[in-house]
Amino acid sequence: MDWHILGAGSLGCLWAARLAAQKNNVQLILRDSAAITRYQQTPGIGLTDAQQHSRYYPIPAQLASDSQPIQCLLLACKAYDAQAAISQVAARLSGNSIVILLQNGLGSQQAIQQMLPEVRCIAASSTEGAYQQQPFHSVFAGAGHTFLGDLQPQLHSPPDQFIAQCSAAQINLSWSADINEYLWRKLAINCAINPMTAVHNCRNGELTQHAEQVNRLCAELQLLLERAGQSAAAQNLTQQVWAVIEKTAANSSSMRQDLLNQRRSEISYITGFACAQSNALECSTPTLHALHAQLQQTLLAAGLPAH
Ligand code: NAD
Ligand code: KPL
Repeated sequence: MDWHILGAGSLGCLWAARLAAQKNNVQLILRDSAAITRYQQTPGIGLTDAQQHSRYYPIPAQLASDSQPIQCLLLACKAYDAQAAISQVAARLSGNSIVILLQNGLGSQQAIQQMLPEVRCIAASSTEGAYQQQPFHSVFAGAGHTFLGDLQPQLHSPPDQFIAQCSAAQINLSWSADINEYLWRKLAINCAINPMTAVHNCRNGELTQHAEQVNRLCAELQLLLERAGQSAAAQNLTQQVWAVIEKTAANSSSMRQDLLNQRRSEISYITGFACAQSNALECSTPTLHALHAQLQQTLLAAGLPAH
């Protein structure tokens, strides 16, 4: 199977390096010719592993406008860039292609499946962590697990070759017949933790000082998940949120990190998506709506987009 990876950021480089290490045929799709020139001045995609060993993989790079058909595309950009990025390569995809969507939150995956009704779109929910030390070089920052599953599961059986190649590349994953359950549960956990840490400017563990608000949010999110037909994802949500807070107590959430580093957040795909669903389903979630508005104010005050 031939791989194309669009988005040579933290996760894109992590996946690219691991697949290339197993001699898979991998191509990067970079934004423009200036990015290709910058990439050509490096020793290739760099990956520093958990033992602090760095290795470099001279993976070839091309532009979205290249004419080569795409068999397996890993879309590794932020949720707010996903639709624009996929439209640049849509003409290279066919009914035989698969597209893996690594975006956090919800909304972008469904929008892409709607844009590409004939293409097999597989969504990922991942707890792996990576960051970029410098352009085209990722540092593996936390072992985790990735659940993958079809957005249209009724049409497909599990993609055995794809799963085998990922497993051989040491990508710790499980196939799910109902990826929506994982996506919704992670969305709810991210809605309860990430914006709270951003507006209160605290580490995850310090949310114990805002326990009443966290518990109210969890109760509302549980109601929303049930109303959205995601009862399995809603089960024991409060306990799950507190377990994640405890396990990641010393961490700064990805949303707080984005804010502190003056980077655009994925708010529209986290609390923005949850609030829109809550409105559509006429579900009462006042704490969630108030938190979303407070987060928007915090982002605007920092000079960042509030969407
Ligand atoms: P990132 O910002 O490090 O990388 C995204 C890359 O995509 C950037 O290099 C950007 O230039 C590139 N890009 C965007 N549009 C493009 C286009 N049209 N053409 C070519 N390149 C384009 O992001 P990331 O941290 O790798 O995260 C990707 C997604 O995975 C996000 O939704 C994030 O929330 C999720 N995620 C990240 C981690 C992590 O540890 N980094 C963990 C779990 C989930
Ligand atoms: O997923 C997370 C994030 O920071 O994005 C955790 C740490 C689990 C908090 O929601």
